[in-house]
Amino acid sequence: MNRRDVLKLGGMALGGAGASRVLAQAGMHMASASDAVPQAKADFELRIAPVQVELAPSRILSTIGYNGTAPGPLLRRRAGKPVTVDIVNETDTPELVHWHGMLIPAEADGTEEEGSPYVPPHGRARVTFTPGPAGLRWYHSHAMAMDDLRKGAYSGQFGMVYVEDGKDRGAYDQEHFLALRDWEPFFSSQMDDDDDDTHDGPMLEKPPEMNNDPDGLEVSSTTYSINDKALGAGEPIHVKEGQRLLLHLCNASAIENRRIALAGHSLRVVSLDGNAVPRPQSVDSLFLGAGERASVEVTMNHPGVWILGSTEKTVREQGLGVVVEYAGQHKTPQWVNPKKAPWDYSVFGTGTPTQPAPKNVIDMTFQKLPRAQGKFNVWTVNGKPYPHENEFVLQRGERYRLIMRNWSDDAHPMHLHRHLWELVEMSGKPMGGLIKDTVVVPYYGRAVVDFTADQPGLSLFHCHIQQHMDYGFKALFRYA
Ligand SMILES: [Cu+2]
Repeated sequence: MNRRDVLKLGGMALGGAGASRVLAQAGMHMASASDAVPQAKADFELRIAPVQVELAPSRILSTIGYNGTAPGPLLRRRAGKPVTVDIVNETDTPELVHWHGMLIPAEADGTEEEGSPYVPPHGRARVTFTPGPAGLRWYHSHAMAMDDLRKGAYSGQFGMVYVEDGKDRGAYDQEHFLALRDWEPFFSSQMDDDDDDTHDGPMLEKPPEMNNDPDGLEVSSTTYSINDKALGAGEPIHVKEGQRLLLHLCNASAIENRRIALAGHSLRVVSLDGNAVPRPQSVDSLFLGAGERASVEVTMNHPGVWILGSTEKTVREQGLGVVVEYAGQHKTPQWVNPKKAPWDYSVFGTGTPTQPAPKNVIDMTFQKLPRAQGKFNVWTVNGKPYPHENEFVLQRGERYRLIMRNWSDDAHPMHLHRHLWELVEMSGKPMGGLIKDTVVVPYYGRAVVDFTADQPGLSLFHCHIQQHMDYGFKALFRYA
């Protein structure tokens, strides 16, 4: 087999064991001849292909997933140990796999704006990167969807990665990875903001002039799950009194922020976005913006049969939950509304930033232009939608303060690729010690983060709500 044959094979619709065998042979053959094609077998193959998801016996939907499932497999990788992933795209759409929260080069980051290559339809691509830092990360499609709600993060292309550092995480009896999801999205003008209950803060960024034009269509859903099962349809989490659980929660929604609680129990937050918090605290409920993660400890000290799920009744009853069942208990699963309290990141941090205030300041204002693109809203950063050519240029090694002013009536989960930031202020309240990659900027509120420019290459900054990102709500950071 010559090199041209291998390249042709790589671009063809190949599926199943036969394809792997052919390419493995090719790889072995080519290892001595060229480094332009895959040589050795990859550590891992991620196959993008249609899947069916059985949310419940009577509710089976079709989407695109990873390795035959949605969510895709939980990947456990060692921090600092390079990994090679072959991404095989068996769909008709160019795809990108983004490694959210990882500090990796732009070429491997799976983001078109950063110049990462697409995985062509019915083709494959190999990426090599060094996973890190340790903690809960995740991976998902970063393809644009625009008005096609089958694409990108609306599909089942998401999964979690746990990056291990070899340290003992504590004496837990059980560990569970729980992705919060919505399915079968549709356009709607009826958006309820019940889950965006970050409203209670001071609205420091309420714009002087309000645009009262009617809003464009946003994306909504009435079908939900945790992982691939609707509430009540999957196996309960079986526990015994006295056990300690470690739950890793990821809001893998493309459309909504969520509040989550476990009836009868408090959740002790030990890390946010995979990074240990300075002051673990117990809360009655957890607020997770799209893209955010939290790891929580739960002590099983209240025997019964309980629901872990969305605090919104309709969302929970339409599937976003899982039953937690103590041994020997057989009653109907119980839900108890948690106390309503505004979400406050600061309780998990220290009162002050770990480093002095950077002198470099990037000041951003976010605004919505109602129905500026057909039926849809357009989102702007400093008065204009993407692209921003040369506004955000970083000097390597410098530290920056990024001020995010939200002049809109939605809470936005903002994410910066390939960097971690320290949350230093939320709507006037100072805080420190919280290292994150995504933060929810409350409506008419403000979030301030500090970060070090230590990842040369292009880095995308965007709202993690897919429609907002697709319709302008993003910016590219570049290095001088
Ligand atoms: Cu947004």
